[in-house]
Amino acid sequence: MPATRLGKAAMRELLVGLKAMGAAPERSSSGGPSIRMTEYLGSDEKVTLRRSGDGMEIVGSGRGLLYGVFHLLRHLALGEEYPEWESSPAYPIRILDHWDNSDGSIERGYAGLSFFFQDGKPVCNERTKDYARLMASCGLNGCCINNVNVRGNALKLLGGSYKRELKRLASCLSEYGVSLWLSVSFSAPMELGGLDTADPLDEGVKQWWKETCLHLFTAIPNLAGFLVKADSEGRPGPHSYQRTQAEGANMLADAVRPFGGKILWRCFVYNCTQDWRDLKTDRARAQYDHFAGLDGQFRDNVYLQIKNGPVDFQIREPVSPLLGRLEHTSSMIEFQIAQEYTGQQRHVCYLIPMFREILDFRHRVRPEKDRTADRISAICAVSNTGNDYNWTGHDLAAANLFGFGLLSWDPSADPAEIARQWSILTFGDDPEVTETVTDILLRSRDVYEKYTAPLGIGWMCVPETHYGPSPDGFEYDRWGTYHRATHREIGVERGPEGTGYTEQYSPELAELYRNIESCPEELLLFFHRLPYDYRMKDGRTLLQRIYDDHFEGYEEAKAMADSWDKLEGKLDEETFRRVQVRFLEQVRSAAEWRDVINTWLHRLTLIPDEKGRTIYP
Ligand code: GCV
Repeated sequence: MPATRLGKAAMRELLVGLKAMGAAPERSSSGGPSIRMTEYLGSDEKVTLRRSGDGMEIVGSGRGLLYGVFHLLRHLALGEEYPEWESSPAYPIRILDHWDNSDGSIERGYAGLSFFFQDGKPVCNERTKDYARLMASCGLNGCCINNVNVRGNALKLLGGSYKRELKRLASCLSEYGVSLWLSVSFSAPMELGGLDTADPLDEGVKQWWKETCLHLFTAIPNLAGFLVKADSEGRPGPHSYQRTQAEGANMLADAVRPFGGKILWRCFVYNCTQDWRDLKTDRARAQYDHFAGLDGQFRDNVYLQIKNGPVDFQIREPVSPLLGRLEHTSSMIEFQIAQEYTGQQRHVCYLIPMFREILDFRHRVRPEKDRTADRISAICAVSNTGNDYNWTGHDLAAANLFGFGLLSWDPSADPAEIARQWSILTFGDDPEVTETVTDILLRSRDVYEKYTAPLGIGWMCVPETHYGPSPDGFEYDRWGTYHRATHREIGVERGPEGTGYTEQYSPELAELYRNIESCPEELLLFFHRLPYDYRMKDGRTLLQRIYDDHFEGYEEAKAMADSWDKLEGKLDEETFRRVQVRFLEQVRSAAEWRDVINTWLHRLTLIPDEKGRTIYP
């Protein structure tokens, strides 16, 4: 019988899960198949599941037992045999970053309000407990509860004003092996401590952080560390004091070290006040330019948190070259399941195949252990949860949360199998439902990509909201996300004759991307500036390919909605309708994207669609 808090939680979950599946489990053995838990002391996450007699044995530390139980329940719910499983997670840090504000709003949140903050304070209630269970059931072990843009009362989290609330919250999370992380402001010594500087080399500043950490980590034993957005989009950072990113991160790393704390330092550092006439600055270069030269200068409890692409969570970007560059610094990949630029949980867009591609990507720097998955030491995603009844706004968006959890445990997990499992676990095992839902999920990324911004160019959405089409919306703005389209050409040249971004990759990849012929077509307009009559491999012109994609993308979105409609009567009515309403919006929006993008290009080029379809003038 498990003895630790985690072990007991595992036992509780096993009983709850079995009962929910219609079994009538008893705590002690009284004949019949048995599930035995053997707990050893320790905090590792390894788990062994083996068949024994006509039952099962689960062996692990408390944490291991918890993951083992969820794995077992999953397989039983899928109608499979008792699984044999010996596994450890690929990464010790597998977390969700929440961009929740202390006023209860969520930056880029699409599933209601925050469940971490109410009335300006952190809260802990039944939902927090369910959240912790949800996390553990997907194999995740940490969450950063507040927005990286630290504002309002969230500034005070560090100062100890909400120690009692945080302690409760942390304790509730720890029952399911989920650690608490906090986003902190680099200039907290000024904002909270009344100092006149936040210079990381200033003795007073160092002392302030040390004392603050002593108080906070002593009060909250389950606090794992801090997440920091510095020198980014107006946030304060070491650059204000002519210090490097390493000097800034290391100062914090020293302050948290006595408590086993870690610093997750974001690499999203770029010039966000670019003038569109400035042809030299290329935002795609920024992360690498700021961090590559600092490799090896960070303390070992610093993790560089790197967005999966060089710009910002677009539907198609190349893999960030910084992920292939760091050899002597721990790195953490940052994905986003919040779908900020991928339909905002109003469109179905299953992101797990894309995450898997990125994790599988070979950087061609060394012969072995060269994939992104091998090079990183930690993994996180910007969360897609909120206070909505179904947690994720769009019911199908929960597949991204589940899938992200499974991939972060095992980056070689199969996205199609994850989709299939998620469908059965969520909607039951009717084969027609499983086939339809899995098919929708697996098609959804390509469909979304087709009707939105073409071939890796990104950013044709409405500024501020980042939803719906506006091809010139970002064009004369300050964010450095230009397509520079004229009536002749479109795209930014990022080869050596252009911004030189391609040269941030290993020689083999630089060669691949630099040459238009070898550049993967889906990324053509990310890397190159091209005339509209450029011939694609299948003989179509570039412009015709874009027109076609937009017409097809709309038709395919409609086909997805139609296949959902056929499930009427096979799912519970409320869920069916909720998703149906989201599909109506997706199809409406896909038509808008098609018409706006095609019309804009038609007017710019005056080149008609070869198939003579209506492009609105
Ligand atoms: C939390 C993008 C988003 C911002 C976000 C930022 C970041 O710019 O639009 O809302 O801020 O990324 O990742 O820090």
